[in-house]
Parts: sequence; C-alpha cells; structure tokens
Amino acid sequence: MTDPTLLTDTPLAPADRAFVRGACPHDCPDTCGTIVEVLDGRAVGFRGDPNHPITDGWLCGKVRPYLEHVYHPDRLTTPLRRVGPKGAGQFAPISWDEAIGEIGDRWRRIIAEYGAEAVLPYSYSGTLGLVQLAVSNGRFWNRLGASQLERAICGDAAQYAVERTLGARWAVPYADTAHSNAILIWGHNPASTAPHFMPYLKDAQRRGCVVVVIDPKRTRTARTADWHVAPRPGSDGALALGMAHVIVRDSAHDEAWLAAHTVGWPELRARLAEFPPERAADLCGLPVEDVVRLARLYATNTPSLIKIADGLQRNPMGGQTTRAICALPAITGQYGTRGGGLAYSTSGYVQWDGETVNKWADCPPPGRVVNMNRLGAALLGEAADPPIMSLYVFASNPAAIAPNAGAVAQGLLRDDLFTVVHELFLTDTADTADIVLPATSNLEQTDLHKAYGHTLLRYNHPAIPPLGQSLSNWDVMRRLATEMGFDEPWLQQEPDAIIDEVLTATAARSPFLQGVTLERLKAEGQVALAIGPEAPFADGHFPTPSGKVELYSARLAAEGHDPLPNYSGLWDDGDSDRRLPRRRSQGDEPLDLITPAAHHFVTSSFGNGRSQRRGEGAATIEINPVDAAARGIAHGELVVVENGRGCVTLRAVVTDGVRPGVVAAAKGRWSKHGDAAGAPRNVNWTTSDALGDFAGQSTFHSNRVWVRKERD
Ligand SMILES: Nc1nc2c(c(=O)[nH]1)N[C@H]1C(S)=C(S)[C@@H](COP(=O)(O)OP(=O)(O)OC[C@H]3O[C@@H](n4cnc5c(=O)[nH]c(N)nc54)[C@H](O)[C@@H]3O)O[C@H]1N2
Ligand SMILES: Nc1nc2c(c(=O)[nH]1)N[C@H]1C(S)=C(S)[C@@H](COP(=O)(O)OP(=O)(O)OC[C@H]3O[C@@H](n4cnc5c(=O)[nH]c(N)nc54)[C@H](O)[C@@H]3O)O[C@H]1N2
Ligand SMILES: [Mo]
Repeated sequence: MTDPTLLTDTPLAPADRAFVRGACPHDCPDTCGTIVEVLDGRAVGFRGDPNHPITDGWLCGKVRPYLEHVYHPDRLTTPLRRVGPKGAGQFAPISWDEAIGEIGDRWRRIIAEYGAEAVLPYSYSGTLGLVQLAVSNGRFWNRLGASQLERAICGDAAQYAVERTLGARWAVPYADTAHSNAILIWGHNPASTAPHFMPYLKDAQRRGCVVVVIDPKRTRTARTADWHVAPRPGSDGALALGMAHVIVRDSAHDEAWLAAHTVGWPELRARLAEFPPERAADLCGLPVEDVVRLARLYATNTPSLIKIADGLQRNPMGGQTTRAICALPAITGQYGTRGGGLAYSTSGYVQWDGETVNKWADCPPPGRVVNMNRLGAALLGEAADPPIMSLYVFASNPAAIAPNAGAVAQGLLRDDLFTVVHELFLTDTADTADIVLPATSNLEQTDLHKAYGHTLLRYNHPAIPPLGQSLSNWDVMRRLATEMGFDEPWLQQEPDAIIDEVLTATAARSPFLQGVTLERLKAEGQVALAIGPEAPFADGHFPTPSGKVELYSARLAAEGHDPLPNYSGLWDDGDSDRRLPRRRSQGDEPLDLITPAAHHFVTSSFGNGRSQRRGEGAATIEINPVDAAARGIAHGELVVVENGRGCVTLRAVVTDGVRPGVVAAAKGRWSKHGDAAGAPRNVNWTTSDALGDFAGQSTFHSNRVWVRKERD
C-alpha cells in the first residue's frame, strides 16, 4: 500500500490520525474530492474535501454513509467456489491460488475448443478510475484475444450525436451558469444525479435566471424549477424541432452566425417546415402555447443554456433527439458564449491515450464485439461464433442493471457457462457465478479520476489496507496474466507507473494536459485541466471535418443515418405488445414506463446499503390518477407491471407527478431483495434490449407495459 498522505492543511488534526485524500469513484458527473480519516489502519471518518471547488466540503446522501459500505457485514473477504446448483448462491471459501488456478484451467480448455473469443469480459461503472476501470478493461483482455464488449448501456447515442454535430464533447462549466439568463434542464435530474450542480442552479435562480425542466416526471429538480414542461417520453426531438420552427418564424434566429459557423442550415431550415408548433405539440402531448412559449423563452433570455444528460436518449430516437437539441444553440448563435450553449459532458476534453491504455499494438487482432445491452440474447445464442462459454464480470451487476433481465437470468443460468464475478458483495450477478472473487473498495486502491461534469483530475490515495483477502481489479488482472503465461511487463506494472505512462502519452497530444503530472496530482489533490476561462468553442472553431457545427452531417449520411436532426416517431420496438400473451380488459391500454435514477442508489451500487435502502423506501411505481382510476388502482396498492418480456410487482404511488400515459419506477434495486410482492425481480424484467438509433445505445425508457391491480 502507498503511504497515506498526511494532510498538513488540517490544523486541528489530532496527531494520531491520518487524513487521506481520495476521489469518489462512482458513476456521477461530480467526481468529488473526499477525505478519509484513518485511525490505526481503520477508516473512521469520510467527508467531502472543502478544498475541492465542486465538492465544496459536502457529499451527497449516497456516499455520505460510505463507511457503512466499506465495512458492510456482507463484504466479500475470500474467493468463493460454487457448491450448490447454478444460481442458488451457495458457495464455499477457497484460496486465491485455487481460484486463479481453476479459472486458468477452465479458460485453457475453453480456448482450446472454441478460441479466446468464447471468453467475454463484462464491466461498466462500479468505479470510473483510469487503472481500475479503463486499463483493467483493456490490457489483459486484449492480450488474451477475448471478445470485446461494446459498452453502450449509458449515454452512447448522445455522445455520438454531440461528437458528430460539434466535433467534441466539451461543456459549459457549472460556474458559467452565473452568466445564464435561462437554463433548460432537459431530460436530466441533477438534484439526484449531479447534486453538486444544484448550488450553482440555485444561485442563478436567485439572480433571476429562469429555470425550466423538461421531463415527463416531476423530479426533485423539476420541483425547484420555475416551469416544468412534461412531454411524452421520446418526443423531445419533435419539441426541439418545433421550438426551432417558432424561433425562425419569429426571426429570432442568428442568420449571420449560422452562415459563418454551420454546415447545412438551408437543409435544416427546410426540415423545420415539417415541424410547425401545432404538430410538435401534438407529438409531445403539450399545449401548443407551451411549445411557443418555451421557444421564445429560450431565444430571448440569452445567454440561455441547455443542460442535458443521458436519460433523454435511452430510447430508439435518442441520437437524433440529441442532434435536434444540439441545433438550438447554433440556431440562436450561442455556442462559444459564456452561460449559453450546451452543457452535456466534459469527458471529451481528455481522452486517455488509447494505445497506452490498451496496448493494442502488442496484442492479437481485437476479438469480435458483443453489445452489453444484448447480454441475455448473446448468452442464449445470438453470439454464436463462437458461443460465449465464459463470462468474467467486474465493476458491474448485469443481472440487476441490464435490460430484459429475464433473458439475462436465463443466460446466466446456462449450465455450460463458466462465470467469474469479481465483486465487493454477493450481488444478483455474483449469485450466478462459479467463482466469486473479493474486490477492494475505493478506500483500498490507487487510481486517477477524471470527471464528466467538470475538468478537475483527482488522484485517489489508498487510505486503508485491503479488507480480508480482497484485491483490486488490476491486481486480479496481474494474477490472471501470470496464470495465462503472459510475460509482458505492461501486464504487471504498478498503478502509479501506469498513471504516469498514460498521462505522459496523453499529454503528448493534448494541450489540456499541459503541466499535469503524477507528482502534482499526488501532492495537490485535484489538478485542473489547462482549459482557460473561455467558453467552449469560443474561437468559433468546431473540431468536425468542416470545422463548423454540422447541422447536416455527411458522416452520418455515409453511415446510413438521416444526415439532418430528425424525429422519426419510431418508438417501441413492438416487442412488448407483440409478445404479451393475454389481457385486454377494463380500459387496459399500455403505459410508457420510464426507469430514472434512484435518489439514494447509483444504479445498483448501494442497493444493499442500510441508510440508502431506508432513504429509498419501498419498490414503487408512480402512476397518474387518471390511469390509476381507469384500472381501479388505489394509492398504496400492489400492482403488476407486465409486458411480453416479463413482469414485476410494485406498490402504486398515485400522483400527478407523472403525466397521464406515463409510469415511472426507479432503476437500481437488487432483484434478490424481492419486488413489492417478494418475487426476485426488478423493473428490468420488463425493459427492452432493442438497440437505439446511434452507437448501439440502450433503450430502457421505450418500454410499454400493462399495469393492473395485483389481485384482479
Ligand atoms: N442518485 C443517482 N445518481 C446517479 C445515478 C443513479 O443511479 N442515482 N446514475 C448515474 C448514471 S449511471 C448516469 S448515466 C447519470 C444519469 O443522469 P440523468 O440523465 O440525469 O438521470 P436519469 O434519471 O437516468 O434520467 C434523467 C431524467 O430523464 C427523464 N426521461 C426519461 N425519458 C425521457 C424522455 O424521453 N424525455 C425527457 N425529456 N426526459 C426523459 C427521466 O424521467 C429522468 O428524470 O446519473 C448518474 N448519477
Ligand atoms: N432500468 C434501467 N436500468 C439501467 C438504467 C436505466 O436508466 N434504467 N441505466 C443504465 C446505466 S446509465 C448504467 S451506467 C448502468 C450501470 O450499471 P453498472 O455499471 O452495473 O453499475 P452498478 O449497478 O453501480 O454496479 C456496479 C457494481 O460494481 C461493484 N464495484 C464497485 N467498485 C468495484 C471495483 O472497484 N471492482 C469491482 N470488481 N467491482 C466494483 C459494485 O459493488 C456494484 O455491484 O445501468 C443501466 N441500467
Ligand atoms: Mo450511466
């Protein structure tokens, strides 16, 4: 373990205690600076770093009780081998040598028969660190020649859309909201999912900035807004194009800016003719006055900022929806202005040098690609050549978080599938493993974190020794490499050597990393990227092939997509309807089920936390009084939520906080904890594993379900 860094800037620190700087590793744009108080090798305090400008000394409700997570009585401390039937969750402890030896034996046999592509690593966002995620996703698996995982479960359609339109994922910083006169928070719920943005929003509001939230659900953020607009799920593309139509009709657009900085304005302008506000309003299920008012509010209260995240694009039109929204700041000439433009993600400022992270040049050609959203189908035969014979899961809990959970469960229960799960806890996924390996928590490992909501890098010093025999992701990769007989030195590097190597290689081509060194990161806590005070795109240059905002994208055209932002209306994949075996009674129309973030969990992380579970309460579904009455459902009753893919029982919350036709149930519950009727299921037993329009995107929110009283 690296020596804990004693913080000398904590004057009242008792002499026997160490205060160790860290970074919150969880999937959240805020990537907080943390301070761990350590006494005799045990963490006794955990708080937000007052010297971190975004964290500002406070932590969210999810990670405030972090020490409960670290010292949870259910933490795994030794490797385990399955002793009961597949999926029964019965295990016996074994040593690391036995576990690694058994994995090696099984893999050698599988590889001899089927080739290395029969092994699929599955990981996502349990931690977002450079070493424990990015490098652990890459090097060993590439050397092995395993299947590649297409990691498209979260925001890939939006990322792709933003890159195709603007050339880079750069975003207006939180603090620039000080210059905004209007902020449209569109399909995003920062009060839960980016909590450290909220003080900036409140300050802006106090100054008179108008805040609008566009979300089918009245979220915590929507409750704080000046205006909540609740369109139908998936209709946002029509809303954006309808707003653009009004802006042009009002001559509130910026013709000079469009001429200088965009490609395809005449074509888009022609497209806008198809979206008069009446049609947009009809598609969105909104009064036409609201579409007009929203357009005017946006175009006249400049600088006006649009802030989006990923909820809005988890549907079959998510990519084109994002393109339509990206067009609005161009039409009003606001890219490059402070407090205007688009705030999506800052993750594009630095992309770690791919070769150093992955070592492609020293590895066999990349294996075939499996989309993580299709896990169930892939395990059940969609990935046929070769079949997937071994699954290695780390930093993810696919049995709880992947769509179409019934298919995932069926795939995981395949008797001939050899599954290894590296975890802190016996999750839904770990219960289906043949071998379970104990993972360190973030307090027990070294890493470097960059954020997707701001531009500070932060080093995570290990604060305490690993609990029990737990090992970090990278330490397990090192053992697996040795077991498989790989002797490349880059499979055995220490974390600091990796961080140093990746930083140096990335800095060689990224001006934003100038002056950022491992030494500074270790000594200073966070280090800011060298971005300067200007707004993104302030120089009028966009790193697209044309150097302009590509309203018309030749690249998208070449890829077979509509080159202009569009609203196609292609919503449900039809699967849910087609496969529902029965029931059409008592006005029983399907409803659109959206599954947004839970306030107290990070997807399924903390789903077993005592404080977080208490905070989150029962497994519920919000339903509008109109829809509840039509189905004879009273507040607090158990309801069955079902479609052709599966079902889950939830407790009804009858509320006008969701619009008619829409129901909402939070993501992230563990199936093994039981739904509201005690069955081992969660909402993902109903969600779709169809792929979206761009980049293999997940489509969790395009999910038609039937809702009925449990005893009907
Ligand atoms: N507390 C908490 N924080 C988290 C997470 C968590 O699970 N819990 N998850 C983390 C992760 S993995 C991510 S990707 C981010 C996501 O951050 P967000 O995108 O902010 O979170 P979501 O709740 O997924 O989606 C945001 C909102 O989109 C709305 N929505 C759904 N469909 C539509 C639509 O078609 N149109 C519109 N306008 N709105 C729609 C939902 O009602 C929801 O309120 O948050 C991160 N932070
Ligand atoms: N219904 C529905 N489902 C969704 C979504 C939705 O909107 N609706 N959103 C999706 C989105 S946006 C995302 S990003 C995914 C997230 O899905 P996942 O990436 O699977 O994230 P988590 O559910 O947080 O699970 C992470 C697991 O990693 C473990 N872990 C944490 N740190 C480490 C570590 O250092 N090493 C190892 N080996 N394990 C570790 C944790 O204990 C936890 O069990 O979920 C998706 N699921
Ligand atoms: Mo995500």
